[in-house]
Amino acid sequence: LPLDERLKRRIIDGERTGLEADLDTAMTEGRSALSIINDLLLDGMKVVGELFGSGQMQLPFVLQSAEVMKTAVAYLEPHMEKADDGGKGRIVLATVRGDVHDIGKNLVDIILSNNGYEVVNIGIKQPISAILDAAEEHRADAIGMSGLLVKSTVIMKENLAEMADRGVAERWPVLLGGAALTRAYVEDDLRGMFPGQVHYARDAFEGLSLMDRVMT
Ligand code: B1M
Repeated sequence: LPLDERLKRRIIDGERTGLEADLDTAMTEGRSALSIINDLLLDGMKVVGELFGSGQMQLPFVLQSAEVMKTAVAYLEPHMEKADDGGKGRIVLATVRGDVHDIGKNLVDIILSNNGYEVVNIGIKQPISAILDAAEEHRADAIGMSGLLVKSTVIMKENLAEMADRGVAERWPVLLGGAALTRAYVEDDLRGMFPGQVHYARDAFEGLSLMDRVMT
């Protein structure tokens, strides 16, 4: 297989052996670390989602694919361009309660960290109380919530309601992202019930441009 195809295939097959060598070759051939992630590896992950969704792939194999994805991202991270050293603002980032998916959230962390933001990444399955405690403790400028399950979109809504109840809706702009969300759900439904700022980020780069916007 050609290198590009092989890298994508590695994610689909969960094949780790020789991964680093392939990543090195791709970079030597002139692909940026970011392009490898965005244009090859995420394509592979998309196929995994489709295969799993249609019952053609079992969960342990999805897990293997996710592990290879994580290994690849960790390997590529030091090769990514660092545009800024920090000081642009601080965001608390979490995957919401009941949801373990963290590959997207961690990509958001990398992109924001490499572009001048300090990210307090508190991990997966985080209840709103933990998110708010972290935002308070670290004096965050914004809160980012990620979630991939349909259930998580409901939890995000509850989280916003909880923020409003506690009177902190206007304290932190909230960024929401994850595959199950839609722009319409966030910008029509959630914005309608939340007195503060709530934004939808389709991907990590929109997350970055939103942070740039809310920080000015
Ligand atoms: Co899960 N899973 N999974 N899974 N999994 C999905 C989400 C699913 C769509 C697969 C499918 O059925 N086709 C489906 C959800 C269906 C639904 O809710 N209706 C699903 C399911 C059902 C489940 C389980 C329930 C399966 C089971 O146990 N029976 C279980 C859930 C457990 C739980 O959470 N309680 C489960 C478990 C897992 C694994 C552990 C095996 C693994 C996760 C490993 C990990 O993350 N450490 C896994 C994986 C890998 C997937 C798929 C295949 C891939 C997800 C991924 O990493 N994508 C996924 C299929 C899919 O998404 N279509 C699927 C790559 C990643 C970069 O994309 O996270 O969307 P994503 O992030 C994007 C954007 O969304 C955005 O930026 C990123 C790109 O730049 N973004 C943000 C995300 N967060 C953001 C935050 C922001 C800004 C942008 O600001 C705050």
